[in-house]
Amino acid sequence: MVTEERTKEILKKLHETVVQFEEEEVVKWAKIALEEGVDPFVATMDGLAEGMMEAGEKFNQKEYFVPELLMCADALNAGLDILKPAIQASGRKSEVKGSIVLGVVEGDVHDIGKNLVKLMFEVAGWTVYDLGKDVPLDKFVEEQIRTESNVVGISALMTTSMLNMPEVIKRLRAKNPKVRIMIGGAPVNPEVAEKYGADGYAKDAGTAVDEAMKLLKMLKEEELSKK
Ligand code: B1M
Repeated sequence: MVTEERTKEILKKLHETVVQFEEEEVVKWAKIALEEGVDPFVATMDGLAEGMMEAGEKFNQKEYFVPELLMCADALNAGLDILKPAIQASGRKSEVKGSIVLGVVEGDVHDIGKNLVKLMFEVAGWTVYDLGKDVPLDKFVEEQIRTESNVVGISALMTTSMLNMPEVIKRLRAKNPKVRIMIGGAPVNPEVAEKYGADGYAKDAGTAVDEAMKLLKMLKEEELSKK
């Protein structure tokens, strides 16, 4: 059993090596995390993702620029490649399963958070139709119709790109009033979700599946009450 102190040390190393974009070191510490029994989801969120947050702070301070951020993202992804199979293996399949169309809205290329959200849905046994990043608004609608998915998840990381969300929601509802829509991403919050007409909001990857399950349950109850 890994001690709390050692866990903290490993998380700190994962964090620091992402900030320093030391890809090989990130991989090394991700492997150590697994060998020593650190929860791979905790290693991802409290180690790798926290490192990316600090890189963001450095970007704010004009200490880092886009090339550094890209190298940090590469380092994070290298660590995620090691931790992902362990997260998938540790996943408890949920009883309620659904399918979700997921993507980062048009005008936005930030996909690290969306990829973590995707991972959590996969771990829970959902079918994920991943549209990727910078997704044209109508693509969400087309894919929802094609796949008959119960839920659509839209991510945005910028105060500019988030403005595209209400239009996607409007178009989705026009084609299928039954679809359940959830949004997420750093500039979004429950008030924004309500204002934009979304059915749900999740603040992070850890809570996204629960939120989607809630939406699915409500949808099923509504369908039953109509019978
Ligand atoms: Co950019 N970027 N970036 N960037 N970048 C931000 C977002 C910014 C806040 C930095 C800053 O100024 N402080 C800022 C946006 C400002 C604004 O709001 N207007 C910004 C900017 C300005 C830009 C550029 C314009 C820079 C430039 O070119 N001058 C450019 C934009 C290009 C574009 O999109 N059109 C740009 C580019 C990039 C990189 C490509 C270099 C890189 C992205 C690499 C990639 O994603 N593949 C990058 C990065 C890495 C960041 C920061 C530093 C980190 C984002 C991140 O990955 N966080 C970011 C600053 C910051 O956030 N501190 C910043 C880690 C990730 C795990 O968290 O994405 O929040 P997050 O995801 C969380 C939750 O939000 C939630 O769960 C996730 C996991 O827990 N969540 C959901 C996300 N989606 C969800 C969906 C859900 C539910 C939950 O349901 C559907």
